Amino acid sequence: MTYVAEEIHSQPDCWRRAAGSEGQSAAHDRLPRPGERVAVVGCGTSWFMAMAYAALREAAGHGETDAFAASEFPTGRHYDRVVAITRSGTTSEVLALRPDTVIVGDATSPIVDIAEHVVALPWADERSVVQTRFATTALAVLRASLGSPDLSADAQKALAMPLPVDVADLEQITFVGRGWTIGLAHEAALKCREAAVFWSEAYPAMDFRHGPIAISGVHRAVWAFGSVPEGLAADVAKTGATFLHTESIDPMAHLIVAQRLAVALAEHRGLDPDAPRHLTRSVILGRSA
Ligand code: F1P
Repeated sequence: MTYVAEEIHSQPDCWRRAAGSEGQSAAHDRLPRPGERVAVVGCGTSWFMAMAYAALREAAGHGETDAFAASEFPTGRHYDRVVAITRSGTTSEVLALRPDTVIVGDATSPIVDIAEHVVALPWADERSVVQTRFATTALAVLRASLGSPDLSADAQKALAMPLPVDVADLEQITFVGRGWTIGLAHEAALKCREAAVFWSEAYPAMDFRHGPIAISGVHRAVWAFGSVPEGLAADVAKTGATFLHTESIDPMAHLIVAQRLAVALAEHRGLDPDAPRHLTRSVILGRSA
């Protein structure tokens, strides 16, 4: 089994720990307090988890919460707190921001000495370059801090569900979401690109029919996370594409099915999902970048 497949399968256990005393004591008193104006930053996968948390926190009434790719943080704005999500703790753009709070996988990394509040999740760190369980476990810890229950049973179901589409018959996939699930859509699309060099896109579900639907057609699919806008399934069906959606599990667990799809696509294409093209476990860009 590849590292990434092993890590995907460890998510029920990680999510149980995230919602339990281990995750909550790691986070205790270190996460933003209700009422604070917060920016959440990260790169790649970690940025997409930041997007999901920001939308959930604001929707939960805890205060204005924005998400940015760390490289695009608007330094002229005032936030009570900048929170970074980073598995490695060495990503250059994240370090450069000197965040107040960090959620990190590698508890020995340099960011631990920079941030005032450190939420360390070394038990969710990964061997694989392609991130799966660190990202979802960090989000599970953050969601638990907003009152979400333990979602590990849904993670278990997501591992047992058949893949909703035949990888041998799929030429392209677009992921869509609404609110906090837009971050999940971006993450699912990134998994397909990183692990399988597969053509995947992601959009807010309501925006999909403002142009991107032109890509849809036979042998292609549209996968929706969370609630589905009225008429979207029918409009996708008219293009000949397959519309994929489930209400039987939490959208974060639905992301696990998408991670499995990415690995299956890689295997079908004869690629090693543990050896993604042009990517390293931590991306450290030079000063000129
Ligand atoms: C973020 C990142 C991931 C990417 C790969 C390399 O790193 O760029 O988005 O998928 O895993 O690292 P980090 O800041 O979370 O360590």
